Amino acid sequence: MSDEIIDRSRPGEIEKRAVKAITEADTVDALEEERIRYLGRKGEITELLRSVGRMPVEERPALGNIINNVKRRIEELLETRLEQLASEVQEEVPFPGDPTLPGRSGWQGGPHILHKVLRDVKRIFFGMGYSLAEGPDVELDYYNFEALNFPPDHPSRDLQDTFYINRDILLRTQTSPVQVRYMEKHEPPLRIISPGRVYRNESPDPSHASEFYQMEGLYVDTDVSLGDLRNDVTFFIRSFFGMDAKVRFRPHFFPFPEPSAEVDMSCFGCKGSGCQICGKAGWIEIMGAGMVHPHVFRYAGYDPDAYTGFAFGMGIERIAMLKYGIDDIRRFLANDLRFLRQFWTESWAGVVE
Ligand code: 2NM
Repeated sequence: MSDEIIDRSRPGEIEKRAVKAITEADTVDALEEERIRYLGRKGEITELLRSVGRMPVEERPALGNIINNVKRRIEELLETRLEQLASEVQEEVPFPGDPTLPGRSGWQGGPHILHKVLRDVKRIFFGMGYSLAEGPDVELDYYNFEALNFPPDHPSRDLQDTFYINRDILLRTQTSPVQVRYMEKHEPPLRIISPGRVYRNESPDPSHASEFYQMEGLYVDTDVSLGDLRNDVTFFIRSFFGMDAKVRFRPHFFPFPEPSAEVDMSCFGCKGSGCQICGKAGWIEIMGAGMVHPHVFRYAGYDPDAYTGFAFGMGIERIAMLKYGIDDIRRFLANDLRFLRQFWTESWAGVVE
């Protein structure tokens, strides 16, 4: 019976196949299949060992020896391959650390104080029914000056104050051009705020910077009055600085609104009696404001007999400095963390626009 006779080349042939299969097994399960194929109860090596007993007595020791050597080699190979596979699994899924440890405290950063002030100001005006208008930082002389009724020889057009790119193009010195552009595209009634960066060619000092934020507001309808202006401006100042603030309008000349005024609030440092914040005046200047000039309406394509409107404008750094007691406008852009971190009272995670 041929299956009782062991072909002497058989152990070597099995060994060759097993070595290849085991080194190529790439999962623990595949490796276990190979173990069963060769060393299992009906495995090839097991069967081979069993058939040694049916061979001629004098051949059994040598044959048994050869097969046992192959068996040991396969066992060793299975073991090392299993160790390799186990370590590969560990590399793929790194140990995640101890989830019971407290979190590491560290710098999370936080919103810039100007960002927060702008957000607060916008929220107040959104609550009053204003919507947002934005426009380019690089503007035409036409929108920044001409359409706002600035005479050609007005001093603020001077190279001393305005960064001109060429004769017709400049960096905006105010955000009024945003409002002119908006009026060109929309019919009244409208109520908008236009916050944004503006640029002025001034030497920096504690209260002047060559770039800063402004926010202007504009309200146009058929019967907008100075009283409406006073209401909205007062509501904003009280919402931002505190409900006990008093507000006064002081007549002032600007080239584009008519009539125009500067708006003061009672000093929150001394409640009007005079201190360092207000320079002993009891009042603090907060913004400029006025009724939109009929010429401006004509430039925008509105009939100045049909509509009236008010506009106002304020510096964001200025109101931030007043509210938070900041002494130098240059701190906003200096990126000194000792300054910035004082205002990290909330994490970015809590910031909702
Ligand atoms: C100000 C302050 C800020 C202003 C804006 C406009 C226009 F045309 F864009 F709508 N007219 N007036 C304005 C803006 C006036 O008074 C100091």
